[in-house]
Amino acid sequence: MGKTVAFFLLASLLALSGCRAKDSGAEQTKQDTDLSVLVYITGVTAGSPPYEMLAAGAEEFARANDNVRVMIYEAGFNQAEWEEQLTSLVAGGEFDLVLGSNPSLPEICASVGEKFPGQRFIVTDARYEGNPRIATYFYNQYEQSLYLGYLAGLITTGDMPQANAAKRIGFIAAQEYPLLSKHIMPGFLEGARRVDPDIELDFRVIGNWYDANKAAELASSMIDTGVDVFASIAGGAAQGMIRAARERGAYVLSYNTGEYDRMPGVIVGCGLMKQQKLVTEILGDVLAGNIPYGTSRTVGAKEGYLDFIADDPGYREHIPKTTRERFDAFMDDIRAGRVDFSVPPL
Ligand code: RBF
Repeated sequence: MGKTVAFFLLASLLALSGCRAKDSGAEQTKQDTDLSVLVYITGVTAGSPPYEMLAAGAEEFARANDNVRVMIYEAGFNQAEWEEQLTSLVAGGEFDLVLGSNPSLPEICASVGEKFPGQRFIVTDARYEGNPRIATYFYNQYEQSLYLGYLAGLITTGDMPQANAAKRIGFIAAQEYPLLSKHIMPGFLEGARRVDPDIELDFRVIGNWYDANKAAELASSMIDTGVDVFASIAGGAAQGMIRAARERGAYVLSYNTGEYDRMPGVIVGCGLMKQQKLVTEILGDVLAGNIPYGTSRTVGAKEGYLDFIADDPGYREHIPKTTRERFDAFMDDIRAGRVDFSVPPL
């Protein structure tokens, strides 16, 4: 079976089985294709910005390069099935590259790669070194947490309408994993304590990436304990927290993407992970044969891959000027690498 035929067969099978399988180059023949990429979504794309940007970056690259084909596969929320699904997807050898974005994916790739030694994997949002089949790109989420935490600290100690006297900030996680427990959560608290060392963090775990009602319940009980500003890493479940914050009167800061328009006046600060840009650059390097497999590259604010969206009315019209001046100055220092912090081991 020709490579292209197999690719289309697989794509249609996946489409029939209810998976989102997209072939971006329906008119192509085998000879035209220099690179076929399986974008392996460890969850569901919709509602999870890192995955949305990953898919968008790969599709953008395929549109700009006729010789590149991309198939997007959503593996769903059952993490116990991810390795088996990936194994059957790569078994036919259709894909030159598996591209994903998840801190837990490299281990799975390493295991699948042992069965298919020619397969190559690139994973963003992960750190994994020493495997010649795998390259990783690690967002410095301690850094993003530090500046979002700093803004949370300014809000909870400030006098915005929904801020109370308690110096208490909240964080809701879908699940605990090393990047979350060792970088994201501690970075968020450290950022807040740079504003006021007495600030306390109320940290809660949902248990999955989709239960918005549970997130709403957690958020509401956290508001009862005095939390007036939230952040979360919770994928689609975060909408429950946002709803509770609106109904009960609290603020939300979002990681990784601009969310202001979803709830202006409630979502008052948004970090940015430039995943779409990183993914198109990575695919360019893949075509050029420039991927340093076996290594991990760290990308943060100084390198231009993490930022904060300050030029938005959702920020400018809802955070008081004096608070913005302090935060913007801190952000300038972060971007310039002038803020000293040490990233804990993972
Ligand atoms: N982030 C999401 O936005 N949606 C998800 O469904 C999701 N699932 C994850 C599953 C696992 C096992 C792990 C370790 C992380 C997951 N993440 C998810 C988190 C995401 O990859 C990333 O760590 C955070 O978005 C912060 O960069």
